[in-house]
Amino acid sequence: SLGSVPAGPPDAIIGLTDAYNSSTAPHKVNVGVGAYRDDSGKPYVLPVVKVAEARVIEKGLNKEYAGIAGIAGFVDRSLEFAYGKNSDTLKSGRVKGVQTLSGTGGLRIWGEFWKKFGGDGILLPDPSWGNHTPIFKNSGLNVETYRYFDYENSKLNIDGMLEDLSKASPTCVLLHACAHNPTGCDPDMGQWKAVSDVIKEAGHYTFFDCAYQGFASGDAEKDAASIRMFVEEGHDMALVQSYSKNFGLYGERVGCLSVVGSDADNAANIVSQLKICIRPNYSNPPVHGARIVEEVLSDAALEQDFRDQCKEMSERIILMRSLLRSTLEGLGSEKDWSHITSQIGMFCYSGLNPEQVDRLREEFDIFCTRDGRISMAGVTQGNVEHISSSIHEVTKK
Ligand code: PLP
Ligand code: TYF
Repeated sequence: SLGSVPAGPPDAIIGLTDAYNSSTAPHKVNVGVGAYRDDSGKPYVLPVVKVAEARVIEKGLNKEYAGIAGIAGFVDRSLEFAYGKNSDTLKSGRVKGVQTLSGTGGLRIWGEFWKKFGGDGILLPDPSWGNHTPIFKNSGLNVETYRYFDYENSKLNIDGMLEDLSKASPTCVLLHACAHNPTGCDPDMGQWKAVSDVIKEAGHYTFFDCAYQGFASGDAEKDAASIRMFVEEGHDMALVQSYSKNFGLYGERVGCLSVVGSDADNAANIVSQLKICIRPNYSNPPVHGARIVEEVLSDAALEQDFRDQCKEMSERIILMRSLLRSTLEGLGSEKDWSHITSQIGMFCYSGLNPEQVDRLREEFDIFCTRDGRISMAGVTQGNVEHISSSIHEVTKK
Protein backbone atom coordinates (compact mmCIF):
# COMPACT_ATOMS: atom_id res chain seq x y z
CA SER A 1 0.00 0.00 0.00
CA LEU A 2 1.04 3.60 -0.41
CA GLY A 3 -0.14 4.55 3.05
CA SER A 4 3.37 5.26 4.28
CA VAL A 5 4.42 7.68 1.50
CA PRO A 6 6.08 10.60 3.28
CA ALA A 7 5.52 14.20 2.26
CA GLY A 8 8.29 15.43 -0.04
CA PRO A 9 10.03 18.76 0.51
CA PRO A 10 9.02 21.71 -1.71
CA ASP A 11 11.37 22.51 -4.61
CA ALA A 12 14.10 24.93 -3.49
CA ILE A 13 13.25 27.42 -6.24
CA ILE A 14 9.62 26.79 -7.26
CA GLY A 15 8.60 26.32 -3.61
CA LEU A 16 9.54 29.95 -2.96
CA THR A 17 6.83 31.16 -5.32
CA ASP A 18 4.24 29.24 -3.28
CA ALA A 19 5.58 30.81 -0.09
CA TYR A 20 5.52 34.23 -1.73
CA ASN A 21 1.94 33.72 -2.94
CA SER A 22 0.83 32.79 0.58
CA SER A 23 2.34 35.93 2.09
CA THR A 24 -0.13 38.74 2.79
CA ALA A 25 2.53 41.44 3.27
CA PRO A 26 1.75 44.36 0.91
CA HIS A 27 5.45 45.03 0.25
CA LYS A 28 6.39 41.36 -0.40
CA VAL A 29 8.97 40.75 -3.15
CA ASN A 30 9.61 37.61 -5.19
CA VAL A 31 13.24 37.55 -6.27
CA GLY A 32 13.37 33.75 -6.26
CA VAL A 33 12.42 32.19 -9.55
CA GLY A 34 14.18 33.46 -12.66
CA ALA A 35 11.29 34.86 -14.63
CA TYR A 36 11.28 38.32 -16.14
CA ARG A 37 9.04 41.02 -14.69
CA ASP A 38 8.45 44.51 -16.07
CA ASP A 39 9.12 47.61 -14.00
CA SER A 40 5.72 47.32 -12.38
CA GLY A 41 6.58 43.78 -11.28
CA LYS A 42 4.24 42.10 -13.79
CA PRO A 43 4.98 39.08 -16.00
CA TYR A 44 5.69 40.24 -19.54
CA VAL A 45 4.67 38.89 -22.94
CA LEU A 46 6.90 40.26 -25.69
CA PRO A 47 4.86 42.30 -28.23
CA VAL A 48 6.57 40.37 -31.05
CA VAL A 49 5.35 37.10 -29.53
CA LYS A 50 1.78 38.44 -29.60
CA VAL A 51 2.16 39.42 -33.28
CA ALA A 52 3.65 36.05 -34.24
CA GLU A 53 1.03 34.19 -32.23
CA ALA A 54 -1.77 36.04 -34.05
CA ARG A 55 -0.19 35.08 -37.36
CA VAL A 56 0.08 31.45 -36.31
CA ILE A 57 -3.59 31.41 -35.30
CA GLU A 58 -4.55 33.17 -38.55
CA LYS A 59 -3.09 30.24 -40.48
CA GLY A 60 -5.73 27.97 -39.00
CA LEU A 61 -3.33 25.02 -38.67
CA ASN A 62 -4.62 21.72 -37.34
CA LYS A 63 -3.64 20.18 -34.00
CA GLU A 64 -2.08 16.98 -35.32
CA TYR A 65 0.94 15.52 -33.50
CA ALA A 66 4.31 16.83 -34.55
CA GLY A 67 6.85 14.10 -35.30
CA ILE A 68 8.99 12.78 -32.45
CA ALA A 69 11.63 15.40 -33.29
CA GLY A 70 9.07 18.22 -33.34
CA ILE A 71 8.63 20.90 -35.97
CA ALA A 72 11.43 20.73 -38.53
CA GLY A 73 11.19 24.43 -39.49
CA PHE A 74 11.53 25.43 -35.84
CA VAL A 75 14.62 23.24 -35.43
CA ASP A 76 16.21 24.75 -38.56
CA ARG A 77 15.66 28.32 -37.32
CA SER A 78 16.86 27.36 -33.87
CA LEU A 79 20.14 25.99 -35.19
CA GLU A 80 20.71 29.18 -37.20
CA PHE A 81 19.99 31.23 -34.09
CA ALA A 82 22.60 29.42 -32.01
CA TYR A 83 25.30 28.44 -34.51
CA GLY A 84 24.91 31.49 -36.78
CA LYS A 85 23.17 31.80 -40.15
CA ASN A 86 26.53 31.85 -41.91
CA SER A 87 28.09 28.93 -40.06
CA ASP A 88 29.96 26.70 -42.51
CA THR A 89 29.59 23.79 -40.10
CA LEU A 90 25.83 24.29 -40.08
CA LYS A 91 25.77 24.48 -43.89
CA SER A 92 27.82 21.27 -44.07
CA GLY A 93 24.93 19.28 -42.52
CA ARG A 94 26.99 18.13 -39.52
CA VAL A 95 24.63 19.89 -37.11
CA LYS A 96 21.26 18.31 -36.47
CA GLY A 97 18.70 18.61 -33.72
CA VAL A 98 15.33 17.83 -32.22
CA GLN A 99 12.71 20.03 -30.59
CA THR A 100 12.53 19.43 -26.84
CA LEU A 101 10.33 20.24 -23.85
CA SER A 102 12.25 23.41 -23.26
CA GLY A 103 15.72 23.35 -21.73
CA THR A 104 14.80 20.95 -18.95
CA GLY A 105 13.43 18.32 -21.34
CA GLY A 106 16.48 18.63 -23.58
CA LEU A 107 18.81 18.15 -20.62
CA ARG A 108 16.97 14.98 -19.57
CA ILE A 109 16.98 13.51 -23.08
CA TRP A 110 20.67 14.25 -23.35
CA GLY A 111 21.29 12.60 -19.97
CA GLU A 112 19.55 9.41 -21.10
CA PHE A 113 21.32 9.42 -24.45
CA TRP A 114 24.73 9.99 -22.85
CA LYS A 115 24.14 7.15 -20.41
CA LYS A 116 23.33 4.79 -23.31
CA PHE A 117 26.12 5.76 -25.69
CA GLY A 118 28.59 8.10 -23.98
CA GLY A 119 29.47 7.12 -20.44
CA ASP A 120 28.37 6.80 -16.84
CA GLY A 121 29.03 10.31 -15.64
CA ILE A 122 28.77 14.02 -16.23
CA LEU A 123 30.78 16.94 -14.87
CA LEU A 124 28.92 20.05 -13.75
CA PRO A 125 30.27 23.40 -12.60
CA ASP A 126 30.24 24.07 -8.85
CA PRO A 127 27.75 25.63 -8.39
CA SER A 128 25.24 25.02 -11.18
CA TRP A 129 21.52 25.38 -11.80
CA GLY A 130 19.80 23.47 -8.98
CA ASN A 131 17.88 21.19 -11.33
CA HIS A 132 20.98 19.90 -13.16
CA THR A 133 21.97 17.35 -10.52
CA PRO A 134 18.55 15.67 -10.17
CA ILE A 135 18.01 15.68 -13.95
CA PHE A 136 21.25 13.80 -14.58
CA LYS A 137 20.93 11.52 -11.55
CA ASN A 138 17.46 10.53 -12.73
CA SER A 139 19.03 9.83 -16.13
CA GLY A 140 21.25 7.26 -14.39
CA LEU A 141 24.46 9.27 -14.44
CA ASN A 142 27.01 9.87 -11.71
CA VAL A 143 27.23 13.60 -11.18
CA GLU A 144 30.55 15.18 -10.31
CA THR A 145 31.63 18.79 -10.27
CA TYR A 146 34.56 20.92 -11.39
CA ARG A 147 35.56 24.08 -9.56
CA TYR A 148 33.92 27.12 -11.15
CA PHE A 149 33.29 29.88 -8.64
CA ASP A 150 35.75 31.52 -6.29
CA TYR A 151 33.37 31.99 -3.38
CA GLU A 152 35.85 34.07 -1.41
CA ASN A 153 36.43 36.68 -4.08
CA SER A 154 33.08 36.43 -5.91
CA LYS A 155 34.62 35.70 -9.28
CA LEU A 156 35.34 32.91 -11.73
CA ASN A 157 37.91 30.40 -10.46
CA ILE A 158 39.45 29.87 -13.89
CA ASP A 159 42.60 28.16 -12.61
CA GLY A 160 40.61 25.68 -10.51
CA MET A 161 38.29 25.04 -13.44
CA LEU A 162 41.12 24.34 -15.88
CA GLU A 163 42.94 22.14 -13.39
CA ASP A 164 39.87 20.04 -12.57
CA LEU A 165 38.94 19.63 -16.24
CA SER A 166 42.48 18.63 -17.17
CA LYS A 167 42.68 16.00 -14.40
CA ALA A 168 39.30 14.35 -14.98
CA SER A 169 39.17 11.22 -17.11
CA PRO A 170 37.25 11.65 -20.38
CA THR A 171 33.60 12.45 -19.73
CA CYS A 172 30.79 14.81 -20.66
CA VAL A 173 31.44 18.36 -19.45
CA LEU A 174 28.46 20.67 -19.05
CA LEU A 175 29.15 24.35 -19.72
CA HIS A 176 26.72 27.25 -19.37
CA ALA A 177 26.99 29.03 -22.74
CA CYS A 178 26.34 32.46 -21.21
CA ALA A 179 24.94 34.07 -18.04
CA HIS A 180 25.96 31.23 -15.74
CA ASN A 181 23.11 30.37 -13.37
CA PRO A 182 23.39 31.10 -10.43
CA THR A 183 26.68 33.04 -10.35
CA GLY A 184 26.30 35.46 -13.27
CA CYS A 185 30.04 34.92 -13.97
CA ASP A 186 31.19 33.75 -17.39
CA PRO A 187 34.67 33.13 -18.78
CA ASP A 188 35.90 35.88 -21.12
CA MET A 189 36.83 34.83 -24.66
CA GLY A 190 40.47 34.18 -23.78
CA GLN A 191 39.38 32.00 -20.89
CA TRP A 192 36.89 30.16 -23.12
CA LYS A 193 39.76 29.35 -25.49
CA ALA A 194 41.75 27.92 -22.58
CA VAL A 195 38.72 25.83 -21.54
CA SER A 196 38.37 24.58 -25.13
CA ASP A 197 42.06 23.61 -25.24
CA VAL A 198 41.87 21.73 -21.94
CA ILE A 199 38.70 19.88 -22.95
CA LYS A 200 40.33 18.82 -26.22
CA GLU A 201 43.52 17.78 -24.50
CA ALA A 202 41.66 15.71 -21.88
CA GLY A 203 39.37 14.11 -24.46
CA HIS A 204 36.09 15.34 -22.95
CA TYR A 205 32.81 15.75 -24.77
CA THR A 206 31.29 19.26 -24.52
CA PHE A 207 27.65 19.84 -23.67
CA PHE A 208 26.46 23.47 -23.71
CA ASP A 209 23.36 24.55 -21.80
CA CYS A 210 22.15 27.81 -23.35
CA ALA A 211 19.16 29.26 -21.49
CA TYR A 212 19.88 32.99 -21.88
CA GLN A 213 20.90 33.70 -25.49
CA GLY A 214 20.15 37.38 -26.09
CA PHE A 215 19.24 37.92 -22.49
CA ALA A 216 22.78 38.04 -21.13
CA SER A 217 24.33 40.92 -23.05
CA GLY A 218 21.28 42.05 -25.02
CA ASP A 219 22.98 40.74 -28.18
CA ALA A 220 22.11 37.18 -29.18
CA GLU A 221 25.15 36.95 -31.46
CA LYS A 222 27.54 37.91 -28.69
CA ASP A 223 25.89 35.50 -26.25
CA ALA A 224 26.49 32.63 -28.69
CA ALA A 225 30.21 33.39 -28.98
CA SER A 226 31.31 30.54 -26.70
CA ILE A 227 29.28 27.97 -28.65
CA ARG A 228 30.52 29.26 -32.01
CA MET A 229 34.12 29.30 -30.86
CA PHE A 230 33.92 25.64 -29.78
CA VAL A 231 32.45 24.76 -33.18
CA GLU A 232 35.33 26.62 -34.89
CA GLU A 233 37.76 24.72 -32.68
CA GLY A 234 36.42 21.49 -34.11
CA HIS A 235 34.75 19.94 -31.07
CA ASP A 236 32.18 17.20 -31.46
CA MET A 237 29.59 18.65 -29.10
CA ALA A 238 25.96 19.01 -28.12
CA LEU A 239 23.81 21.98 -27.19
CA VAL A 240 20.50 22.48 -25.46
CA GLN A 241 18.63 25.74 -26.06
CA SER A 242 15.75 27.16 -24.03
CA TYR A 243 13.33 29.81 -25.29
CA SER A 244 11.86 30.43 -21.83
CA LYS A 245 13.74 33.59 -20.92
CA ASN A 246 14.79 35.24 -24.18
CA PHE A 247 11.35 34.87 -25.85
CA GLY A 248 9.48 34.86 -22.53
CA LEU A 249 7.80 31.59 -23.54
CA TYR A 250 8.23 29.92 -20.12
CA GLY A 251 4.99 27.94 -19.97
CA GLU A 252 5.00 27.01 -23.65
CA ARG A 253 8.04 24.76 -23.12
CA VAL A 254 10.06 25.50 -26.25
CA GLY A 255 13.58 24.13 -26.63
CA CYS A 256 15.99 22.43 -28.96
CA LEU A 257 18.69 19.78 -28.47
CA SER A 258 21.32 19.56 -31.18
CA VAL A 259 24.63 17.87 -31.91
CA VAL A 260 27.63 18.69 -34.02
CA GLY A 261 28.57 15.28 -35.36
CA SER A 262 31.81 14.19 -36.97
CA ASP A 263 29.94 14.26 -40.29
CA ALA A 264 26.33 14.51 -41.50
CA ASP A 265 25.73 10.75 -41.17
CA ASN A 266 27.03 10.70 -37.61
CA ALA A 267 24.77 13.63 -36.69
CA ALA A 268 21.78 11.88 -38.28
CA ASN A 269 22.56 8.66 -36.40
CA ILE A 270 22.71 10.52 -33.10
CA VAL A 271 19.39 12.25 -33.83
CA SER A 272 17.81 8.87 -34.62
CA GLN A 273 18.88 7.70 -31.15
CA LEU A 274 17.63 10.89 -29.46
CA LYS A 275 14.24 10.14 -31.00
CA ILE A 276 14.35 6.66 -29.46
CA CYS A 277 14.95 8.33 -26.05
CA ILE A 278 12.08 10.78 -26.62
CA ARG A 279 9.39 8.35 -27.76
CA PRO A 280 8.86 6.52 -24.42
CA ASN A 281 9.20 9.78 -22.45
CA TYR A 282 6.56 12.06 -23.96
CA SER A 283 6.28 10.87 -27.56
CA ASN A 284 6.40 14.30 -29.19
CA PRO A 285 6.66 17.92 -28.08
CA PRO A 286 3.93 20.60 -27.95
CA VAL A 287 3.57 22.60 -31.17
CA HIS A 288 2.22 26.03 -30.28
CA GLY A 289 5.27 27.75 -28.80
CA ALA A 290 7.61 26.29 -31.40
CA ARG A 291 5.39 27.67 -34.16
CA ILE A 292 5.67 31.12 -32.58
CA VAL A 293 9.48 30.98 -32.46
CA GLU A 294 9.61 29.65 -36.01
CA GLU A 295 7.36 32.51 -37.16
CA VAL A 296 9.57 35.13 -35.51
CA LEU A 297 12.88 33.71 -36.71
CA SER A 298 11.59 33.21 -40.28
CA ASP A 299 10.71 36.87 -40.79
CA ALA A 300 13.49 39.47 -40.84
CA ALA A 301 11.29 42.25 -39.47
CA LEU A 302 9.90 40.14 -36.63
CA GLU A 303 13.36 38.83 -35.84
CA GLN A 304 14.62 42.40 -35.51
CA ASP A 305 11.68 43.24 -33.24
CA PHE A 306 12.57 40.22 -31.12
CA ARG A 307 16.18 41.32 -30.84
CA ASP A 308 15.11 44.85 -29.83
CA GLN A 309 12.61 43.64 -27.25
CA CYS A 310 14.98 41.08 -25.76
CA LYS A 311 17.59 43.83 -25.49
CA GLU A 312 15.08 46.03 -23.67
CA MET A 313 14.56 43.32 -21.06
CA SER A 314 18.27 42.85 -20.54
CA GLU A 315 18.77 46.62 -20.33
CA ARG A 316 16.16 46.93 -17.60
CA ILE A 317 18.00 44.27 -15.65
CA ILE A 318 21.33 46.03 -16.09
CA LEU A 319 19.70 49.27 -14.91
CA MET A 320 18.32 47.51 -11.82
CA ARG A 321 21.79 46.17 -11.06
CA SER A 322 23.24 49.67 -10.89
CA LEU A 323 20.24 50.95 -8.95
CA LEU A 324 20.46 48.15 -6.38
CA ARG A 325 24.18 48.68 -5.95
CA SER A 326 24.00 52.47 -5.72
CA THR A 327 21.06 52.35 -3.28
CA LEU A 328 22.95 49.95 -1.01
CA GLU A 329 26.02 52.15 -1.14
CA GLY A 330 23.87 55.25 -0.58
CA LEU A 331 22.52 53.67 2.60
CA GLY A 332 26.08 53.51 3.88
CA SER A 333 26.64 49.78 3.45
CA GLU A 334 30.34 49.16 3.78
CA LYS A 335 30.35 45.82 2.03
CA ASP A 336 31.78 45.50 -1.47
CA TRP A 337 28.76 45.31 -3.81
CA SER A 338 30.69 45.64 -7.09
CA HIS A 339 29.73 42.08 -8.09
CA ILE A 340 26.10 43.20 -8.42
CA THR A 341 27.03 45.17 -11.53
CA SER A 342 29.84 42.93 -12.83
CA GLN A 343 27.69 39.79 -12.94
CA ILE A 344 25.52 39.26 -16.01
CA GLY A 345 22.23 37.61 -16.86
CA MET A 346 19.18 37.26 -14.72
CA PHE A 347 20.73 36.66 -11.32
CA CYS A 348 22.79 38.39 -8.70
CA TYR A 349 24.78 35.88 -6.65
CA SER A 350 24.74 38.22 -3.71
CA GLY A 351 26.95 36.46 -1.20
CA LEU A 352 24.16 36.52 1.42
CA ASN A 353 24.35 33.44 3.65
CA PRO A 354 21.35 31.18 4.44
CA GLU A 355 20.70 32.90 7.79
CA GLN A 356 20.62 36.31 6.12
CA VAL A 357 18.27 34.95 3.43
CA ASP A 358 15.98 33.60 6.15
CA ARG A 359 15.91 37.00 7.85
CA LEU A 360 15.06 38.67 4.54
CA ARG A 361 12.06 36.39 4.22
CA GLU A 362 10.94 36.37 7.85
CA GLU A 363 11.46 40.04 8.72
CA PHE A 364 11.17 41.77 5.35
CA ASP A 365 9.01 39.48 3.15
CA ILE A 366 11.69 39.21 0.48
CA PHE A 367 11.87 35.75 -1.05
CA CYS A 368 15.12 34.45 -2.59
CA THR A 369 16.93 31.10 -2.61
CA ARG A 370 19.09 30.14 0.37
CA ASP A 371 22.28 30.30 -1.70
CA GLY A 372 21.73 34.07 -1.79
CA ARG A 373 20.76 34.16 -5.45
CA ILE A 374 18.57 37.17 -6.21
CA SER A 375 16.58 37.27 -9.44
CA MET A 376 17.29 40.77 -10.77
CA ALA A 377 14.18 40.40 -12.92
CA GLY A 378 12.07 40.84 -9.79
CA VAL A 379 13.74 44.15 -8.85
CA THR A 380 11.88 47.33 -9.86
CA GLN A 381 12.21 51.06 -9.26
CA GLY A 382 9.28 50.62 -6.90
CA ASN A 383 10.84 47.96 -4.66
CA VAL A 384 14.57 48.61 -4.89
CA GLU A 385 14.54 50.81 -1.75
CA HIS A 386 12.84 48.12 0.30
CA ILE A 387 15.19 45.42 -1.03
CA SER A 388 18.30 47.55 -0.44
CA SER A 389 17.42 48.66 3.07
CA SER A 390 16.53 45.09 4.02
CA ILE A 391 19.77 43.68 2.61
CA HIS A 392 21.66 46.44 4.39
CA GLU A 393 19.91 45.57 7.65
CA VAL A 394 20.73 41.82 7.49
CA THR A 395 24.35 42.37 6.39
CA LYS A 396 25.25 44.95 9.07
CA LYS A 397 27.88 43.71 11.50
N1 PLP B 1 19.35 25.63 -17.85
C1 PLP B 1 19.59 26.69 -17.08
C2 PLP B 1 20.99 27.06 -16.79
C3 PLP B 1 18.52 27.44 -16.59
O1 PLP B 1 18.78 28.52 -15.82
C4 PLP B 1 17.21 27.06 -16.88
C5 PLP B 1 16.08 27.81 -16.33
O2 PLP B 1 16.15 28.51 -15.38
C6 PLP B 1 17.02 25.94 -17.69
C7 PLP B 1 18.12 25.24 -18.16
C8 PLP B 1 15.71 25.37 -18.11
O3 PLP B 1 14.62 26.17 -18.23
P1 PLP B 1 13.40 25.69 -19.15
O4 PLP B 1 13.13 24.28 -18.86
O5 PLP B 1 12.29 26.60 -18.78
O6 PLP B 1 13.86 25.89 -20.56
O1 TYF C 1 14.89 30.21 -11.37
C1 TYF C 1 15.41 29.20 -11.87
O2 TYF C 1 16.61 28.98 -11.83
C2 TYF C 1 14.59 28.15 -12.61
C3 TYF C 1 13.38 28.64 -13.29
O3 TYF C 1 10.06 24.63 -15.31
C4 TYF C 1 12.53 27.54 -13.79
O4 TYF C 1 14.43 27.06 -11.78
C5 TYF C 1 11.25 27.38 -13.30
C6 TYF C 1 10.41 26.41 -13.80
C7 TYF C 1 10.87 25.57 -14.80
C8 TYF C 1 12.15 25.72 -15.30
C9 TYF C 1 12.97 26.70 -14.80
